[in-house]
Formats: sequence, structure tokens, C-alpha cells
Amino acid sequence: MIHHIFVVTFLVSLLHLHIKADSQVRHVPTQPPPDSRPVFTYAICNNIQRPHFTESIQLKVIPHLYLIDYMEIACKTASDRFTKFSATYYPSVPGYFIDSINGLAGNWADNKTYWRLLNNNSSTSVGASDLDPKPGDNVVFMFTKAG
Ligand code: B12
Repeated sequence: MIHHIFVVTFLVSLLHLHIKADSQVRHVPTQPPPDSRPVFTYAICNNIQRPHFTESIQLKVIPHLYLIDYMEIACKTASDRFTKFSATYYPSVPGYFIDSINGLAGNWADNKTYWRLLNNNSSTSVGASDLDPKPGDNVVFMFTKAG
């Protein structure tokens, strides 16, 4: 009988310890994983010329990089969705004008199409060589027909 009581007491205290340990684990504040630097969203969107396409990627903000650098990173790290882009350097601006993305080129002369650059739903006042995305930004190259 005494032996039984001892065993039951022992088991109950074990259970108690377990619950205690478990509740302690639950109350430990969640630590961010070591590689969770701030990100921004980069997207390309063509709704006007078939085949339509939209692609989006979250990229880590890296000091001293500009959008054109991130466009290259997207082509390297998600080459199935961000296949390529082409750009022309204008010393007059100065900077790179983005001519084509994923093989789709603007054609200002014939139909006033171009790749328009937006950040947080507003047209940017600078191009891809001068835009430095901040954490949380929503940067989009939108294929657009002017006028
Ligand atoms: C006309 C014009 C356009 C036209 C060009 C069409 C064409 N082929 O004619 C369109 C509407 C396509 C355009 C688009 C953009 N433009 Co613009 N554009 C101008 C504008 C009003 C006149 C340029 C011009 O004709 N100059 C006279 C000719 C003889 O000189 P040029 O050296 O040959 O000009 C060429 C370059 O300026 C080039 N170009 C036009 N815009 C841009 C933008 C960038 C970043 C670059 C590198 C080149 C470039 O196209 C011109 C014609 O070939 C200037 C303002 C100004 N007054 O200069 C802004 C200007 C050059 N554009 C500007 C911007 C920001 C843009 C956009 C990024 C806007 C956006 N948020 O989408 C986009 C480019 C996006 C991309 N795909 O890279 C800025 C550049 C600032 C900077 N330091 O980056 C300027 C200075 C306006 C401003 N904010 O003050 N643009």
C-alpha cells in the first residue's frame, strides 16, 4: 500500500514538473531568427499586353544598394520568375532607363508604352539607379500606356 502511494506521488510530481517545464517553454519570448533582416517587396506587372504577368518577391534591404542592383538579385535568386531585364544608360539624367523586363519592351515611339516605376502606389521621381528601397516599401515596375 505504502509502495503504491509512493509510486502515485512520484508520478504526480513528475507530471507537475513536466507541466511546469512546458509552461516555462511557452512563456519564453520568441526570438527572431538570426536571418530576419528587414525586407521590401519588388514586383513586375504587365496587365496591358498579352501574355499578362505579375511576379513579386521579398528582398532583404541591403545598405547602399539601389533598385537596379535588387533587380539583378531577383534575376539571380528567382530566375524562373524574374528572367531578365535590359537598360540604357543616359548620361543626361544620369542613370539607367529600364527598356525591357522579362522580354517585354516599352515602345514609346509607336504606342507610348513604357515600364513605369511606382513605390507605395506613387510614381517615383527617380529611376532604378537612384531608388533605394526602405523596409516595408512596395516597389512595382508597371507596364503602362501613357495618354
Ligand atoms: C520625356 C520623359 C520621359 C518619357 C521618355 C519617352 C521618350 N522616349 O521620349 C517617359 C514617359 C517614358 C519617361 C519615363 C520615366 N521617367 Co522621365 N522624363 C522625361 C522628361 C520630361 C524629358 C526627357 C527628354 O526628352 N529630354 C530631352 C532629350 C533630347 O534628352 P535625352 O537625354 O535624349 O532624354 C532622354 C532621357 O531623359 C530618357 N529618360 C526619360 N526619362 C528617364 C528616366 C530615367 C531614370 C532615365 C535614366 C532616362 C530617362 O528619355 C529621353 C528621351 O530619349 C524628363 C525631364 C526633363 N525635363 O529632362 C523626365 C525625367 C528624365 N524622367 C524621370 C523619371 C523619374 C522617369 C521615370 C522613372 C518615372 C516613373 N516613376 O516611372 C520613368 C522611367 C522608368 C524606366 N523605365 O526606367 C526623371 C529622372 C530623375 C532621376 N534622376 O532619376 C526626370 C528628370 C523627371 C524628373 N523627375 O525630374 N520619362
